[in-house]
Amino acid sequence: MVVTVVTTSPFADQRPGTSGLRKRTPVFQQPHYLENFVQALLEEAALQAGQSLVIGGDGRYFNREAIGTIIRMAAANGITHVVVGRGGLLSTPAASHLIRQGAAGGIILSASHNPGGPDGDFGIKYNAGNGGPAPESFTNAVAARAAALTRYRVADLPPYDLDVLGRQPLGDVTLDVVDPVRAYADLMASLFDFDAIRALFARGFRMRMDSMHAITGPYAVEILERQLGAPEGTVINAVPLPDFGGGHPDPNLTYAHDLVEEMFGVHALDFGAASDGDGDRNMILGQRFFVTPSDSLAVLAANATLVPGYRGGLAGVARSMPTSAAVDAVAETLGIPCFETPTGWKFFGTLLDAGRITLCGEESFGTGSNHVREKDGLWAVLFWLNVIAARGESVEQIVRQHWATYGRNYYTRYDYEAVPSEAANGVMALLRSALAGLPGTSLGGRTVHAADDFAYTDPVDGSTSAKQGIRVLFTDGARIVYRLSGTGTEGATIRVYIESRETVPERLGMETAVALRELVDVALGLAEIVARTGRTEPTVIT
Ligand code: VG1
Ligand code: CO
Repeated sequence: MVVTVVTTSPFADQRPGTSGLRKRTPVFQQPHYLENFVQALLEEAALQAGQSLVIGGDGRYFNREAIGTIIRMAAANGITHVVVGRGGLLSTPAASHLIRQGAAGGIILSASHNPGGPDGDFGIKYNAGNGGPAPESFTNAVAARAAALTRYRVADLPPYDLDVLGRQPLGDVTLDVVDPVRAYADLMASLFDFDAIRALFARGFRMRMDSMHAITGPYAVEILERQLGAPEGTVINAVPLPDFGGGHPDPNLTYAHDLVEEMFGVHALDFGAASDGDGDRNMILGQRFFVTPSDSLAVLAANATLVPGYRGGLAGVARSMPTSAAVDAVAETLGIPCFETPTGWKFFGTLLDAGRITLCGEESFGTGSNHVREKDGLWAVLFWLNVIAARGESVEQIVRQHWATYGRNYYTRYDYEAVPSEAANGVMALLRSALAGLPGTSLGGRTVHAADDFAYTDPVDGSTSAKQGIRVLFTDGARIVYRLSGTGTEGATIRVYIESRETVPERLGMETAVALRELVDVALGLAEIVARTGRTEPTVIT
């Protein structure tokens, strides 16, 4: 095997964000750009001969080229076994599962919910042997290595074929091309009551799954249509495309328009779901009914024992800080711990590994459990189907009953995308300077109980993360949270999260926009959003 050592110089911007390194595709296509980052990553991961590396991506434009480069560099850096999904495809949760089958780590190519294509976004991240996104200590070390990198290694390999299943010896490295779906589908069958879900479909229950031309298409067709008997055509936009068909593969009410149109129309089906570019996010809809991701987590937690994989109950739950406190109320009733972590799935890893939590989730359409170490879109869909089959009730009935039992957390998120960085930083600086004066003051008829910049100490490994978002907490349980996105590739994205808590029975059925109107005004006013960004409307409201 001939290894070439290539001389290079560092790029100034190779610092991973909330979930890996994400840049515009042309940035990744620059000579040496991907190679530099992969070299830094492989050096930090320091896999030994005999250990396996999983590689796969969501199939977006540049996926195959990137995987080719990574295989050649892995070989040149002494890795002797790589496992790749056929065609270079693996959903993020399926990659997590494959890694957990005995690999030392994995490289996932995705920019998740960001659009793909020559003018879209690309991304790369490393997952450790537990199957989860590498912790901040690792990503910081990779950034430091990348910032000082002067050479990378790449091997010449004999020809190989990523479309052919099976083992291909390539000199010093062995390539295993695996079915991207099979192991994952088996895992799902081990967790959920497939017989009950099959019977549900056989009784005429109708659902639509929008795979948004992204990675979950083949997974959803295999599991929902082939194994569970949902009618052919249940999964729409099922063929993964390098540019996601020109769409924005983000499962929310704005971007999953095909699904939303059907589920809110006169011919609405019983159940609707969508997932994102790399398959880790989910949106859940009932007939003309939207389930907020925060509520979804709470409902799954409250109903977990109806599902075979969770029949024994939950050790604990966790949510990211900006996620609504709906799940907290369930945890309190169940008498189990509830952890509040910074944004990003990597913060759930230690808790899952230590067995302190079983379910966890984020407001950003992410839900998951200890079955893998990533959030998992299809898993959430199957969980809901299992609960519906077990309870024999509609999505709306289940959620309304949940509110009646545990109270309701009205919740909305305003995103201001591609704001000039100075303006966004100005907003955050303003809020930080206002924090100390807020407690005790009255805003929009509510009294501020506390205000801070969220800091987190991991209860398992003691690592700390500061400046994770501004929190304004009111005495009645309402909250406003502000933070800057760590996944965008253009300017800055300001996220404003607004939540109020309601337990009075007559007030559980309001429109969210009505229930939160005053609090939204308070939130935007406090941050001087309009004056500082010039935006009178957010880019997206979820
Ligand atoms: C966003 C979400 C966060 C999620 C992250 C990765 O991060 O808010 O909850 O974990 O995306 O999701 P940010 O920093 O932009 O707010 V995925 O599906 O893009 O891997
Ligand atoms: Co994603």
